[in-house]
Amino acid sequence: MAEYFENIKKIPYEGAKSDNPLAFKYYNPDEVIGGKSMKEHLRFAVAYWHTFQGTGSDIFGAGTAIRPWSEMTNAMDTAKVKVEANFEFCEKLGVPFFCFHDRDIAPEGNSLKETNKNLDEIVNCIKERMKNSKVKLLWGTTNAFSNPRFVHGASTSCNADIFAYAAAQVKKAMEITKELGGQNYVFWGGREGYETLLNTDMKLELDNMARFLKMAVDYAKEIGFTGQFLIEPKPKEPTKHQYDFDTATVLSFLKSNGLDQFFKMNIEANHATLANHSFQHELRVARINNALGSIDANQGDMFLGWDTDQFPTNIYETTSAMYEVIKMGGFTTGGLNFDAKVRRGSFEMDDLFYGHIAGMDAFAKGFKIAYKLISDKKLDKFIDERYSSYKTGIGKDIRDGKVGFKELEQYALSLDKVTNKSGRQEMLEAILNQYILEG
Ligand code: XUL
Ligand code: CO
Repeated sequence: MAEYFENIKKIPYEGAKSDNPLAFKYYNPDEVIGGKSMKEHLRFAVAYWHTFQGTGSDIFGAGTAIRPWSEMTNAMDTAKVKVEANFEFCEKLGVPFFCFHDRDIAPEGNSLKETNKNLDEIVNCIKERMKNSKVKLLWGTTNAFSNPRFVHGASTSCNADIFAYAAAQVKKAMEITKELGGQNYVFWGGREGYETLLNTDMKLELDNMARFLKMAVDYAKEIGFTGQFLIEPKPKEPTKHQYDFDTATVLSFLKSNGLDQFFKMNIEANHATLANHSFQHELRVARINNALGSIDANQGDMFLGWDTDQFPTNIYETTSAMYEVIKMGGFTTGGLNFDAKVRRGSFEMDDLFYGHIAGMDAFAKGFKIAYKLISDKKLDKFIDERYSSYKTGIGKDIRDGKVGFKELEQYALSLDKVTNKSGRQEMLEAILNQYILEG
């Protein structure tokens, strides 16, 4: 079998003192914490689109990435090489999962029929390769945004033919995700939004999006696809306004359309910050609504206003993210998918390893810090005390629904003076620093 990452062997765990850039410093997949191995806690995944489709091109210039398939001209042969490269990469890295869009794994043909035939051929290659690999599919999804036909959106297009086309595409992508044992199916509304309200029937577009998701739920039942449906919020890019703006918007949309029991969130760090939220905010909103499904792990750049999809290395961010994941009891079907790309200047094959190793180490360390913070109950104790007025007396009566405005007025009139306590933000930030620096 051909080898595409020839210079690289299986990435070992060597510990924090190692100066080998092709070794993990903090991610020890077999280390057991709280009864589960790190591999099981973190459930890392490789994103096919960035890692095997990415070329390093940007709006100012052509691709820079040097890949064994860069010069290949036959699209199906290239797709087959990428399948091999994907499994070799995941196995050498020790990543248990990968994720793809339908159009990442197989090229479009001249008709939908031909496109589906291409997909079937590549799905067979993947299935064959899966027989002698432990690498699994975390989730599949549809790319209904790159092709010019989706210029006005997919399920929110003004053109009903496009709605139908997108439905056919999702139908097929769900079928292949099921066939490959995918544990989730993601809906990211690539162009589900608008550029201007001057030409937009927002009500119809949103109703159509709900109709589309209902059809997806029905079809999953029909074919017995039991994977978790996930919606990935993003506020803007490519459209000026994306309908799945953030977690709170998506949850309210799902609830008002009777769809909330069928969907959870796939939260992406860089999408959260584009919505002017912290990554942890998005994870928290999802978690307290029992809707935190999976994570697209990356980070943005605080000086750039777009989705830079960088590998996550900020330890504060990985700590606060894993804090939410541990608090929800860990991942079930979800995981940490590196929706991240190496920079244009990092054009060599080895850079793909460096990027993932950096992200995996950052999340492993973040997990350990968060685990200790939670086990020591440092924040919980403070928060518990901060809200203690709701445990007895008038606070308990409020929670128990025993009082209304009249009773509360009586109570307020009886108070001599009201006292508050400090929120101690700086003290808590110092404690967090201590855990991060000593952890
Ligand atoms: C785009 C993005 C997508 C989704 C899957 O910003 O994050 O790659 O993760 O369609
Ligand atoms: Co994403």
